[in-house]
This record gives sequence, C-alpha cells and structure tokens, in this order.
Amino acid sequence: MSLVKYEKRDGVGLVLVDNPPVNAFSVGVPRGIMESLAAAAADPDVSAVVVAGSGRTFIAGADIKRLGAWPEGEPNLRDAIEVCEASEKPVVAAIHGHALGGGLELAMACHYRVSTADARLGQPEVKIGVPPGAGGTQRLPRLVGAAKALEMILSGAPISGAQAAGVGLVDRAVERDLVDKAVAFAAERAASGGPHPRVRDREVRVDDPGIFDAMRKQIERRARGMRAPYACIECVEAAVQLPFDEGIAREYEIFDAQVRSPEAAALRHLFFAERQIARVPGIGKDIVTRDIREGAVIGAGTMGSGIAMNFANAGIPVKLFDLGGEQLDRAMAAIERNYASTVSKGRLSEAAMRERLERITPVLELEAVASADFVIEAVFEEMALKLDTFARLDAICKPEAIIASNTSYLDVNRIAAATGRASQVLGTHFFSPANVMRLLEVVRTDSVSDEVLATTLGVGRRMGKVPVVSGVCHGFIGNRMLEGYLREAAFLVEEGALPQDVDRVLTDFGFPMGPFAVSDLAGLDIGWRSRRDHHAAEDERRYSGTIGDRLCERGCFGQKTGSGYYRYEAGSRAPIPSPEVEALIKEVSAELGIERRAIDDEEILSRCIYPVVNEGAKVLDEGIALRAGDIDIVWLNGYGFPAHRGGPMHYADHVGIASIYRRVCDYHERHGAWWQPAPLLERMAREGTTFAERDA
Ligand code: 3H9
Repeated sequence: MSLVKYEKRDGVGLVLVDNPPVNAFSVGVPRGIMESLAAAAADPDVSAVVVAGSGRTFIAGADIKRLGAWPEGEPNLRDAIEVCEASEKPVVAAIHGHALGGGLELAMACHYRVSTADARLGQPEVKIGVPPGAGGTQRLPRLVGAAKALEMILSGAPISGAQAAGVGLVDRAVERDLVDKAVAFAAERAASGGPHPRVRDREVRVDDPGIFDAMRKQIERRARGMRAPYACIECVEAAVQLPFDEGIAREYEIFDAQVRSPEAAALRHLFFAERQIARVPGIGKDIVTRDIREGAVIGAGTMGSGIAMNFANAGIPVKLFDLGGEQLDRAMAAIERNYASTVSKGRLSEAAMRERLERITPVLELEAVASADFVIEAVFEEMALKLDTFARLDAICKPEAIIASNTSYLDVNRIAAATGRASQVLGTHFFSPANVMRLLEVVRTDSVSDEVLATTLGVGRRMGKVPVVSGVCHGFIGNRMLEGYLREAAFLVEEGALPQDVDRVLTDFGFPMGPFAVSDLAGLDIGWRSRRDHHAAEDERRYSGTIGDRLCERGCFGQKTGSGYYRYEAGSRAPIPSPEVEALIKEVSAELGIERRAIDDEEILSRCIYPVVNEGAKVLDEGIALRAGDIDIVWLNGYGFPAHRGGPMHYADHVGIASIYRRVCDYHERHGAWWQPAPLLERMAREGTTFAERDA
C-alpha cells in the first residue's frame, strides 16, 4: 500500500501523504514524497506542486518509533526535504490539522505555505528529548526571527495557522477549501515565474544578541538534568552565527548525538506509555459510557475541595457536602482564593472563575447529593467511617449513580461490599493538591463494571487528569511503592547520612525535591499520627519513624512550624540544614546502637530507588498495574520522578535488571526482610529480559 499518493489537479502535481493516523514520516513516506516530486519535475504538464496530508492532519513529524533507528540506505526525511527545497517548480505546503516536528520542517523547505486558520504548527521535539533535526532550528529563525523561534522550539507548544500567518511562518491562512486554494496559489506562483524563494537564503532576524544566554538562564530550573533544551538553544545560535550549510550540519550533528541519549530514550518511552494507559482490558472502542451531568463530593477538607474544583473545571456542576457549616465556608473561601490566584497569574479569566465558582454548590444535607450522577467520597481515612458513609450514600443516591472513594490506602473491595451496588463503586485516588496534580489512580474493584470503569476514566480525562488503572491493594500502585523509598531515606539518616545528603542525591537525580524537604512541606504530624495509630502493626521489623517522631514530639512539624528536618526563616520555603536536627539524629543513632558511617551517593541513590523498582515488579507481577509503563506514568505525574529518567521501571531497564536484582539481594541480606526480592525481578534477571520487552 502506498503511503504517498500522487495525482494531477489543474496542471499542479498533488502529493498526498496518506499514513494514518497522523501521517508520520514512517519508512516509505520520504521515498514516496521524493518519487512524487520527481514525477512532477519530469512532467511538462505540471507547473507546480502541492504537498498535503490526507485524512485529519498534515504531518505530525518523524515516526517517533524510528527516531535514531532508520534503516540504512532508505531515503529519510532530510533527503525528502532537500529534494523539495531544490525543486525548480514551486512547491506549496497545504497545512491542516497538525504540522509538527518533521512535518513543519518539510513545510518550511517548501517555497510557500498555505494553512487553515485553525491548524497547529510547532516543533515539539524537545518534549521527546531532542532538538528539531531536519532543519527546523535553521529555517524557523529565518522565517519568524530568533526570539520567536526559540520560544516555539523550547516550549514545544504549537501556534495556530492564523498566528503563523501573523508571524510570517505561513504565506496565507484560509478558512476552507485548503487544497483547492493551495493548488490555485501554486499555479499562480508558477505563472509569475521563478526563482522561487527558499527559506535557507533568508537572513536570520536577531533583535537581541544576548537572548541565547538569557534563555539558558531562564530555563535553568525547568531543564534541570536535561540536555535537550540546551541543545535547542545551541542549534538556533548556530543559525545566527553560521552560514546555512554549516548551521544545518551543526544541527544534524547535535540531533544525531542527542537522539541516542538515555534522556531521549526515556522521553520517547513516556510518549508511548502515556498513550498506552488508555488501553484497558474490557474497555473496547465500542464501550458505551454514561453521561455525567452532575457531580458530588462528600467531605469539604483540602482533598474534597480540590476534587470539587476538578468537577467545576471540567464543566460539571457539583455539590460539595460537609456536616459542618464552618468547614464548608472555609472550603468555599479556599476554593475562591485558589481560583483568584490563578486569575492573578493571568491563567484564568475573571468570567471563567465566576462560572466555575457557580458550578460548586455547598450543601449541608447529604440528601442533596441524591441527584448526582458521580459521587466522590473524600472523608477521613478510616474504614469504619468510609463503610458508614457508603452505606448511607447507597441509600440516598439514585440507583444508576456511580460512587467512588478517594481513599489512598484502604480496601475498596470492602467499601464496595458495604453497598448494594458494588458494580458501581470504585476508587478514584487523587493526589494533593487535587486540583493541580495530574495523576488519578482509578482503582478497579473486583465487582465494578467495565462501563463504570470506562465512564470514570472519561470523567478523569475531562478533569484534565492522567487516569491510570490500578488493582486493589494497600496503597495502590504509587503509595505502595513509595513506602520503601521513604523507609530507606529514613534508615540512611539513622545510619550516617544527613537529610540534606539524601535530598541532594535525589534532586541531582532529577526529583524536584528530596524526601525530607517534601516531608517538611507536607507536614510531619500526619505521618506521626498515623504511626502512633498503626505502630503496633509494624511487628519486629526495624522501625523507620524514630527521627520523625522525635521531631514531632518537639513540635517541629515542618515548614508550617518553621522547623522539621530543616529550619525555615520566616516567610521562606528554603530549607536550611539545622545543627540541632543533626545533633538529634546522632542521638537517635546512638540510642539505636547504630555506629554512624560515611554513606556515599551511589548507596543513597540505590537504597532509595531500588526498593521502588522492586515493589514495582511485585505490583506488576500481581496484576495491580497493567504495564510497567503505567507505573512510570504514575511516578512521573504523582511523585515528581524525573521525566528524563523515564520512570522507575524504564530507569531499571536502563541500569540493567540483573544488576539491580543483585543489589536488592545484597541489601536483603544486609538490611532485612523488607528487601525481599520480587520474584519477577529474579525471573527477569535470569532470563535477561526488560520491562520494555514485557510491555511490548
Ligand atoms: C521529529 O519530527 C524529529 C525531526 O525533527 C527530525 C528527524 C530527523 N510518530 O496522540 P494521539 C501515534 S520528532 C509515531 O493519541 P491525538 C500515537 O502513538 C516528532 N507515532 O492522537 C497514537 O498511536 P496509538 C515530532 C505517532 O489526536 C496515534 O498516533 N512530532 C506520532 O491526541 C494517535 O496519536 C511530535 O512529537 C509520531 N510522530 O494527537 C508529535 N504521533 O493509537 C507527536 C502520533 O497506537 N504527536 N503517533 O496509541 C502528537 O503530539 C499527537 O499525536 C498529535 C495528535 C497532536 C499529532
């Protein structure tokens, strides 16, 4: 089947890329384009060429699966672009849908560009860890100026066809009849005679030569640990400093090195993992989901308020229930403050804020939620209270209503069994702050119907979340895996490291904050209380909460009290290492009979990350997570795992399963039962397989 079609229309050769779903440059597409251009060049009846995309889009770029893995000898995107630019007959790109990455690069190598006003044009390569690599960093600055090009290439965000016309990226934007108009335009340009303009021959406009250094500074925080954004700047800088041929050679060289980097491999993995999460057994394309017109949230604490905002943001009117009027007033005031802060940052209009606020109705009577289609319970994390709440909701809610629990740890199967509608009960585990964090674990109970699960995933997506299906277990995918991470961080400090050592190693790895700074931010008292309630269940294993308990006993709850694992100056969130905490830590080590020792960075990293991998392997083996990629998406969106490491399971593949397994066995021998190696890890180490292979 041909991926590129060629036909003649009114004396113009029409090259139509036909490679659904997004017309990516798969193997065969560049060849097809080159053959079509050759046919047009050889045909005396053809005066000009139009390149367009068939179906819903122009071209979404290089085939990401093939990046850095193109078959030897097969013509590639760069070849097609060269032939296109060298054509003596004018070539016009007719753009609708998306012209992204290599798609836009091809369009910029055409002599002219016509676009629909609503098309999306951009260079998103940085999001998959590479700079544009088929001339994008050289041609885009020549069309729109260095500053705009840098903005587009560094953000990866597309602009509309109408905006593209405004900045000189396209010659015209049209509302309809794109291909007909492009054909007419091409014939007109041919009639006016050549030579036809080539972007490579233009000068680059730079208003401020200091822009490159300024950009490097500006992205420092965001790009921590990543090379791709800097590679993008370097390439655009080359466009300014070097003649076109040298500049593009530089771009190719930088791209070719970067595309083979672990960073690019990690981001490519996440691109596909993000799309895989929607593939859930039992949920086919033909599944009929329910119409959700009204939501309800039970419990107006911080979580409940955030969840109510999610409904409002998704355009779904919601009732927010709490028993206490004061609590409800506080919640509504907090919600309003939250929206107002978004408005003040220019990210929401005043009118949109009003609309969203109007969608949230505080209610004091549980009966008021009877009309809701989707109810989310967000009361205290206590089984008895949850069971009682669900029994009451079951009696009040309309029969077809879905009732979800926002529990972080509890057994949702038991909660479902407290109702007479177990097929309509499941878990929706939001992350705090619930209106900000993108992760949503959707907990699939034994009894929930496929239709209800699909509806819930749809509601999550409407809320702008990344919904990942998890099976039922203590802590679900994410929190279950987090336990080992926090436990080892605490033990490392008892054994000889300081909180700032552990945090530094993990922020150097790429986490935005280390575990101790995060604990201070969240408040140490929450964990303290829960340890006091559940400590008895910890049996004879080594207890990881001693230092945290001591801090709390002294009233050091973290940032909110000005001291925790660090101290904080008034009004500042910057953690400052504290000599008193260090003394306390040493005291605890001595009390526990631990002789403190120097712990190197490598041990800190492996002690914190490998339990996550080990538990992840158990989660996968037990079927709690559907794929290793799902686990990576959970850790990326819920726990700040650095994207350029690809998530814990991808990182494990990168390090090598066998070497991680050996380390886990070693720690198991030295430190205790909680390092029990996952049977899956053992099997994979023996068989020499990877999580990526398991997912494929
Ligand atoms: C590049 O161009 C490098 C060059 O500079 C230099 C080269 C030398 N490749 O997202 P969707 C698949 S790098 C392969 O669900 P939407 C996707 O996996 C590229 N596959 O649809 C999915 O498959 P499945 C720069 C791709 O409507 C299906 O298509 N370009 C590619 O929500 C539908 O995708 C980009 O980074 C691809 N390029 O969004 C653009 N694109 O159904 C990446 C999509 O099996 N793409 N697929 O799960 C996108 O941003 C979105 O797909 C797009 C459509 C906005 C186009």
